[in-house]
Amino acid sequence: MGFSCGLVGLPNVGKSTIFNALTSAGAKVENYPFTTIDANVGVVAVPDPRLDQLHKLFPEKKKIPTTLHFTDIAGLVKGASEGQGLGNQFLAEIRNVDAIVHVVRCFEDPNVVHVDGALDPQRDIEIIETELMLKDLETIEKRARALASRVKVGDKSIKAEHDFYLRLQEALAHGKPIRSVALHEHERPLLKELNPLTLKPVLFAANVGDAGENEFSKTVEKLAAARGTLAVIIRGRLEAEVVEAAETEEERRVFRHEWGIEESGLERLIRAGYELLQLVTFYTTDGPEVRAWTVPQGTHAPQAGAKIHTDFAERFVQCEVARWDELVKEGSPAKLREKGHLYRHGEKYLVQDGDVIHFVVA
Ligand SMILES: Nc1nc2c(ncn2[C@@H]2O[C@H](COP(=O)(O)OP(=O)(O)OP(=O)(O)O)[C@@H](O)[C@H]2O)c(=O)[nH]1
Ligand SMILES: [Mg+2]
Repeated sequence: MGFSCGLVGLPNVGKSTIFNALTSAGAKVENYPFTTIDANVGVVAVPDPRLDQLHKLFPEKKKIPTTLHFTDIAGLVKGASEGQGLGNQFLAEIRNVDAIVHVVRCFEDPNVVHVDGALDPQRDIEIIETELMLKDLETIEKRARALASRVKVGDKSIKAEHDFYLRLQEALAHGKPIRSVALHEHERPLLKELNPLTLKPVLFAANVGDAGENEFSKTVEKLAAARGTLAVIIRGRLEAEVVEAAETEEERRVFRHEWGIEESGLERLIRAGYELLQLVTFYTTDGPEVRAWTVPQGTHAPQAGAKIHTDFAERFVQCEVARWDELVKEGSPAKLREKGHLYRHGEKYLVQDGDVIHFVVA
């Protein structure tokens, strides 16, 4: 399974519209809040020009891009953490994703209701952030309470854990998400179990009208930068219409070009997401496929191999690595070998973005 991103935001801000632009899935889009009740899930192939070029060297093989999962979640409102709106149910859906795409309304349209009146990206962002923090606060308080009695009777091993939760509570109570709290290595496993919402990386998607960026989207960019993250500006409705109107990616490109959109919202969002999540792509050309794979930066070769076959990690002997652009330039692994541009590495090798890897296994 690939990485998953959840589209989160107030009701009626254009989450399903953007979901459709990203996935061509045709989810229900209506001009009233809480159109989406059950989450829509879509899998998209990650557009990858490097894979396209590699595939040209092996046209008889099947081209398999890496994929990304998007979940279009129901709108959140003030009080969601206490069950307002559609309440807790979709907070659970957010728990299942690797990263959050926070969709912010930046388009003006008197015909589309805003649940809180006028357009105000900062207020909107803070409402969502507050609900996610309140939910985490509830989860962590509950956990801390469960430990309190054991701390009282002097259980030392529990005290450190309890103190850790108190530290998190303190941060959340002061409006700081858990991702901003400095963690010790031994504390990470505790968080893995709790899986708090505000530990997940967030990317902002500013949903602007057909005219493109505006003062509201600039505000979103500023707020994103202040949080150490990125904002992607998407003309949600326009891009969704392009996807609906054109069948092929070629036709869509022509339409977008006419509107001055050189890169689709999907491509920009994926690029920002890979940067934020520090993901890298490597390629394999063995067997009947030319294929792209995604792993976190800092992955050792055997663990990268395990994506292909679970037992590759144990049977790993070495790997032969080519740079994708050198392979495209020379035209075949044999030519690269002649030139001495196939590099052999052992199990300590850290996979680099753009590597073409042949795994040698026992
Ligand atoms: N004018 C304009 N309207 C848009 C734009 N993007 C979305 N809308 C409209 O906003 C309304 C809500 O869009 P949805 O995509 O259903 O919003 P949502 O966030 O999924 O809403 P819920 O599922 O109710 O939470 C629809 O009427 C869309 O057509 C835009 O860029 N410009
Ligand atoms: Mg929706």
